[in-house]
Amino acid sequence: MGLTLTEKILSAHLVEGEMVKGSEIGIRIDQTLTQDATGTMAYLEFEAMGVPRVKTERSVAYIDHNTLQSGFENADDHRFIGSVCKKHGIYFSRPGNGICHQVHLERFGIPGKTLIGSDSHTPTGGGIGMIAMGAGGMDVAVAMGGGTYYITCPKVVKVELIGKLQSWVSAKDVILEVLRRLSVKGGVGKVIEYCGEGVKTLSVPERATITNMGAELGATTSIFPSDEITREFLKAQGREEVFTPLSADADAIYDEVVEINLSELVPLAACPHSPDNVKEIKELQGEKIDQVCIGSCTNSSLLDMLKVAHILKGKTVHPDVSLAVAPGSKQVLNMLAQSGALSVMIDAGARILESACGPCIGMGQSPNSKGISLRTFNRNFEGRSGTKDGQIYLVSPETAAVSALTGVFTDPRTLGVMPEFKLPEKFTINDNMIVPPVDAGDMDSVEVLRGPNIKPFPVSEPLDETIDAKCSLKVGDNITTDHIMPAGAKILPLRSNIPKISEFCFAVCDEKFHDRALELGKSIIIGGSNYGQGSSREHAALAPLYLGVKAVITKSFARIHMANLINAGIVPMTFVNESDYNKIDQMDELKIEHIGNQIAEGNIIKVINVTKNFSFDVNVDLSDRQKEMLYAGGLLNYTKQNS
Ligand code: MIC
Ligand code: SF4
Repeated sequence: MGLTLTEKILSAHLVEGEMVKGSEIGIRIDQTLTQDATGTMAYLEFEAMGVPRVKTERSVAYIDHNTLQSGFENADDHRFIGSVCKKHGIYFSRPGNGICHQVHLERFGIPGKTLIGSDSHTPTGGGIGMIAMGAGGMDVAVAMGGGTYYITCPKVVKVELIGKLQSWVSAKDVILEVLRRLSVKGGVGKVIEYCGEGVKTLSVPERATITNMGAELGATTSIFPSDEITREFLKAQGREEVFTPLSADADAIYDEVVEINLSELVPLAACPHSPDNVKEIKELQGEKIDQVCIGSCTNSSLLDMLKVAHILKGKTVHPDVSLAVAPGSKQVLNMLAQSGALSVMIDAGARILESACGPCIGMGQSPNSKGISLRTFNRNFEGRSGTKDGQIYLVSPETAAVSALTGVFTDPRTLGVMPEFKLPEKFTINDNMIVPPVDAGDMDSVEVLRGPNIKPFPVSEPLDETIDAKCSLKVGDNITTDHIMPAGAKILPLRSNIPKISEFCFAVCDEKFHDRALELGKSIIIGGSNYGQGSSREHAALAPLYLGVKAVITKSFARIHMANLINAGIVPMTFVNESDYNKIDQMDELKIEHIGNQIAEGNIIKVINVTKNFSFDVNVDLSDRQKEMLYAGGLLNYTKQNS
C-alpha cells in the first residue's frame, strides 16, 4: 500500500508509538524556531532544563513580533534572547531581518525535515515539503534539548488541485476556498496534503501562503510535495544542495479527498470576524473601505510585493484610504529597493513599515472606529487589530492593492490580463542580520542578559486529589487564544511577565475575570467547541495557571492550546453529552473527586455540580504520557522527574 507524503516524513522521524491514526506518536524534531513574543518564555524554560547546547540540527530565534519597543521591555527581551542564543547554540535573526516564517523558508527550511516553532504559522515550511508544526514554547524548549515531540497521528486529507489560477486570482483565494469548505475546525487532527496537476502551477511562495493559512483550519499542518519548483526556489536562495524530491506514492490512501479546480476560483474575502466567513469579492464590490494593510507571514513574499507594486504603479492611493505595506523580510525589502518597486509603492502613497508582524498582531496601524480594513493577513478575530469594532477582511494582495486605489472593495480581475510575474533566478542573499552562536567551548564566556520585566514562569503544582472549585467563566464556541490572552501594542510587551500580563486574561470577554479568578483562588472554565483556536501562545495557558485555573471543560479543544494546557498542568476535559454545557452557569461550584484515580482508571470521569445538585460525565481522552504529565503538574515537572 502506498504512503502519503505526510506518512513518509512522519514515519522516518518516528521514535515512539506506531503510525496508527488517532494514537499518540513521538517524533524526532530536526529544526526549531521561536519568535520573540513566545521566545522569552521558551528560552527560560530551556534554561530550566539545564541542557547546555541545543541538540537539533538547526534552531533559530527570530525577533519579529515585538519590534515597536515602546518601552524597555521589548529591547530587554531581544537582548535576553540574543544572549541565550549565542550561548546555547541557536542562530539569532535580529530585529529588522524579517518575519520568522518568511525568513525560515528563505534561509533555513529543508524538504523532508521536521520543524516545530513556537508560533502557529510554522506550517509555512510545508510550502517546501517540510512537516512544520506550531507548538507551545515548552514543547519547543524540550525539542531544542533533544526531546521528542508528541502529536496525535494525523488523518491525511488530499486536496487535489487541478487547472490553473486565472489572472489576478491568487494563492490566498485558494486557501480561503479551502477554509470556506472545511471551516476553522475542519482540519483538527488532520494534515492537509496538496497534490495534483495544479501544484505545478504554483510557485513556492504561493504554496507557502496556502500552508501558512492552513493553521486557520485547525490542522496539524499542511504540506506540498518537493519538486522541480522547490529546487528552483532553493537554488535561487543559494541552497540547492538541501533539495530532495518528495511526493506521495501514486497509490497512497487518504482519509478524505477535496478537489479544487483552480481555474474556477474567484477573488474571495474572509469577512469579520472569522477566517472561514468567506464571501466572493463580487458580493462586497463597491463597499467603501478605510484601510489596507499588505504583509504578514501569509502574503509578504517578493512575488506578492511585485504584484502590488505593479498595480500601484503611476497611481495614487485613494484619499480616504490608508495603505500600509510591510515586506516580509530584509531580503524582500532589499530586492524591492534594488528593483525600483519600493519607489513605486512610496510614490503611490504607501506607508512602508518595518519587515515584521506589525499590524497583524495589533502592533500599530489599528483602524479607525468601525473602520473597514482589508488585510492580506491570516486572522481577523474580533479586537485583534487593536480596534474593538474594527471590521477586518482577509484578502489577497491583488484585491488589497486595487481596492486601496479605488477606495472600495474591488475585484482585481477588473485590471485585465495579468503580466507574468516570475521569481528571480537568484535572490539577493545577505545573512548579516543572522548572528551565529559561539562554539560550544566558548559558551561560558557568554553572559545571559536579563531585564527587570523578565519574570520567572509560574510553577505548577502536582494534581490535587480533589478539585472543588467554582466556574470562574463560561464562554461560547470558537474562543481564540486572542480572547484568552490578547496581544496588541499595550499587552504584547508584557509577554515575559506572567503576573502582569494576566491582568488582561480574557479581558475581551469579561474584564472582571482576572479579579474574580484571583479572588476565587482556584477555579474551572467552561467553554464551547474549538476552544483555544488560533495562536500557539502558551501564555493562554500560563496566565490561567497563574490565576488558579485547575481545569477547563469544553465541547472540544484546538490542538496546540490543549497541549499547552497539559504542559501547564491544567486538566482539559470535554463534555460527554454536549447538552450538559447548557446546564452550568458561571459561579456554579463544581467538584471532581479523586481526580487522579479517576483519570488513571479510564477516560470518562464524573463532575458534580454542587450548586445545581447533579453530576455529569466528561472525557479526559489523554495518552498515558499526558496523564503522567498532569499528575506531575505539567511538562517541566514531568521532564525533571524523568531525567
Ligand atoms: C499570531 O499570529 O497569533 C501570533 C502572534 O503569531 C501567535 C504567536 C503569539 O501569540 O506570540 C501564533 O500564531 O502562534
Ligand atoms: Fe506574525 Fe501575524 Fe504571522 Fe503571527 S500571523 S507570525 S503575528 S505575521
